[in-house]
Amino acid sequence: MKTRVTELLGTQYPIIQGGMQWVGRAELASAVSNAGGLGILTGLTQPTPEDLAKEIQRCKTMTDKPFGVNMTVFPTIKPPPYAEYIDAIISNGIHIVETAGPGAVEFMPTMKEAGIKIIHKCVAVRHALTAQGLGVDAISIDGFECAGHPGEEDIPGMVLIPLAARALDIPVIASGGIGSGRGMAGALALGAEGINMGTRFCATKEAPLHENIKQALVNAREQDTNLIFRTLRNTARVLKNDVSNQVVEIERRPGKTDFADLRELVAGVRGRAALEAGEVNDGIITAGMVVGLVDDIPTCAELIEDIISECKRELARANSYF
Ligand code: FMN
Repeated sequence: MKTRVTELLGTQYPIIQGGMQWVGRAELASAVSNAGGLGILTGLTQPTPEDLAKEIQRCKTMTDKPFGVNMTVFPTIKPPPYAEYIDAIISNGIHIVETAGPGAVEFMPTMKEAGIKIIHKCVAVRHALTAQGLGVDAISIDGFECAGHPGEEDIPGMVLIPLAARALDIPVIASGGIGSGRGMAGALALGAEGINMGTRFCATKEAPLHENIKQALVNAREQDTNLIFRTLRNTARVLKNDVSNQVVEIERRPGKTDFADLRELVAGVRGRAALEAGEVNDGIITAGMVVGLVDDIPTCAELIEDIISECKRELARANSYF
């Protein structure tokens, strides 16, 4: 395939595995890259910049294809040393970074100076335009269906992708709710030149997740996600389970939600422990509505080949109507 996204990334297919906290490790990123897509390591999954440097080197031993690193910069009480993570990315020869979060703009000039290609992921066209103005190379536009942070405006991909394609000069990558070749065909028809997937890649053989978690994704239906942190205006889409149900219930109580009431339930360490132990109801598990389409656990290569052949078939079917 050839689109501006494959040209930019140097990949066979314009299929990207988005950054995923705890999941975006060398096993998954290298498998996606080896299968012709772009694998992405999640910078902040590594506890220190030195650990990220080691993970980048480990990934290089597992693939000779391009892969990237995600840097998610959300406001936090105790921010990680972002500048040092970025130094680790640059000095370890990474050429592609997926940025996300409102704080990412601060680090864009340093990355651009180092010759890094930036894919900025955002959930609104105005943010995409700002990022384009700052010189990013492509935009991943995340619709309301997506896992993780869909923002507060609730605009689904069906509207957001063509709006972004119409407004931007740089290539648009459709993200959120894509898990099959039909989704990819739809995204291309809506004006995107590539796709970004998170949830679908969690249910693959190479994803470093406990089998119980992968099976929970297979079992879940499209109705089985919760939106948490709505009351804090920091919405996250996660899998419906005991913990996320409890968070939603607390947020539904009258009056202002106090984060202190949620802290223990949503703690990152708790989520990570649940993912590793396969305790589906013990912590927050990030997942999108596309779980409704996930019904197997293929290798990344099988998944990508399936997506490409279904995409071609569906585009040909649509074309045959004319
Ligand atoms: N996006 C980020 O920018 N940073 C993250 O740390 C991050 N963590 C994620 C963890 C998981 C388990 C999942 C499923 C998604 C995460 N995302 C994160 C969002 C994905 O990169 C991607 O934008 C999203 O999953 C696309 O929606 P989809 O799941 O419907 O494909």
